[in-house]
Amino acid sequence: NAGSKSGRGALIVLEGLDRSGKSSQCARLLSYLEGQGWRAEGWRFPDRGTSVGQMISAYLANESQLDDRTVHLLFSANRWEKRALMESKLLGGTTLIVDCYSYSGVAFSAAKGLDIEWCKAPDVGLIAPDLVIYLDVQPEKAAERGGYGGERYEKIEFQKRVADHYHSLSDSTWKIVDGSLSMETVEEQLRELATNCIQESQEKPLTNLAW
Ligand code: NYM
Ligand code: MG
Repeated sequence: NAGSKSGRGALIVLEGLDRSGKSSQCARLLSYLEGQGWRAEGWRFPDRGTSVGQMISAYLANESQLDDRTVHLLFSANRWEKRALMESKLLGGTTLIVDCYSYSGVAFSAAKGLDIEWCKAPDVGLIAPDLVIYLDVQPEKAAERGGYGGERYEKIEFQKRVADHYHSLSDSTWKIVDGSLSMETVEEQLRELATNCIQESQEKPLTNLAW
């Protein structure tokens, strides 16, 4: 029994390095929640379906070159263009399971050497997550998992710097899950964290990201 389902949905973000298992765990969590009768959707950032998202996608595939600050602002704009829809879904009672959000935005850009406070600023005012689940996997271990694709950022030295920045961003909404455990063990932990979060968020107002 998933309890009362009358309140707002929860904003649940999964963060972690490339190959940390985020996408697989998002999919598993989503089907579990739906099976429990919760209204839920899976989202991911960057959302490559918009015109801003297509610019980001070409950049990640090394098909275009963009200045570091410019691409940072595009990633942020890609979240801003979805903010109104996120808000209406959440207020309408749909939980969003989001694969990467502002924390990736800051961690990846800061790993290039951009000032971290500068990186945070454009995301102030986006919807604050109710829960951030960080899938913690050693960069070396992540790289071993079937290797990386050919996209920009999928290099071990870079991922190590990203990991350091992620850790510096964690606050009270973060739950760090050991992503090196079995798929099933991680899945079980995420089910419990997400269910508790959804139940607790139902009567809470939405808040804005303030860092
Ligand atoms: N990424 C993702 C950023 O650099 N900034 C951001 O704001 C976000 C949301 O894009 N590995 C990076 C991290 C990801 C990469 O995402 C591509 P995907 O969905 O794994 O293809
Ligand atoms: Mg990827």
